[in-house]
Amino acid sequence: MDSLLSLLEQAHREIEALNDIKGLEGLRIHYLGKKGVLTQTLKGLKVLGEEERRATGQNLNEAKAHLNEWFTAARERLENQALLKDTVQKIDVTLPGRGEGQGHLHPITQTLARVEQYFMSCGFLVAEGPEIEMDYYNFEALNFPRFHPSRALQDTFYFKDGRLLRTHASPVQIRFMETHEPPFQMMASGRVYRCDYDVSHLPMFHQTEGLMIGKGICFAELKGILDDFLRFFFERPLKSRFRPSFFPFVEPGAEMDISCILCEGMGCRACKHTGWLEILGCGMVHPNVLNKCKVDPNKWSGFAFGVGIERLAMLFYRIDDIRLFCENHTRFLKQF
Ligand code: 2NL
Repeated sequence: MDSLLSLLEQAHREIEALNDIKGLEGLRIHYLGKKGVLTQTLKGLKVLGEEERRATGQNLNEAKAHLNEWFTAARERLENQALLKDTVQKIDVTLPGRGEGQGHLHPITQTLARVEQYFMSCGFLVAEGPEIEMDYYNFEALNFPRFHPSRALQDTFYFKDGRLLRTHASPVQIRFMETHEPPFQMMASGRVYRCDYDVSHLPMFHQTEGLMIGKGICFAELKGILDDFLRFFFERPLKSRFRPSFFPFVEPGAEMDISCILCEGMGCRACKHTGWLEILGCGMVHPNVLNKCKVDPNKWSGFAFGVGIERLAMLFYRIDDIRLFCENHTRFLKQF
């Protein structure tokens, strides 16, 4: 028994000390092979008496089971070690990582956020509305007479049931006026749709419209706030001018120009050598529009404006083709 125990102890030490799969098989044969230590000892039992042989035989079989268990564990350990060594040789774990490309907001979203940031800081509320609209909110309430050619200016996408994709953000303002008592100042931003597609037009684009209704609001308020907004947006002092223009929903209506930010007013291709860039449309809300929304034009007045987000973004980032915004080329988008 004593010699069996010390044999087991020795075998255990030797198995634990193994650090190569090749040595394992040799050691296993040494102990458990046909001519191995344990097998020989088992054979030697023949010379013992019946009683002694049974007891020793049982001990030897238990020892054999232990040895088998240890060899199996050792094989697993050494195989894992070899696999790891192999992997480390093939993969250079000291190489620096490739890094995760971090995304960011689309340049149009960033531009929209800056526009909203300015007007929110002036106390404008942000409202939202549906992109699929009824004729009433998109045209009728905005003083587009039913069969008037001004509707043709809008290149509208219609559904079979007479509904349409909104051509501007104004319907959101109409819905807001219907449900709120003046005075208020609010803005609506979002996707608008027109049947148009070239270097400066997309069938879907973004617009922000602002509306301020109050007592004694006049064109001076409109000029002051839009001047200040554009200086904030383009991050520089700018000259501006207002040219009379027609929109059915305002009277008087105007288009606002700023001194060309590309040539500082010297004249270039972008401003068609005039030194001025057309930037937005605006005006005093037409009394017909106020009446439709149950706002008394004798009591209240207000201004409104509409500005294209793609146009602002193109000027700010100096992009010359509007289609780049919806092509999703990462080489383009990565720059913002
Ligand atoms: C443009 C012109 C404009 C408005 C939008 C507006 C809204 C209501 C009443 C009156 Cl509810 N006006 N919005 C007014 C003038 C011009 O947009 O060319 N935008 C890019």
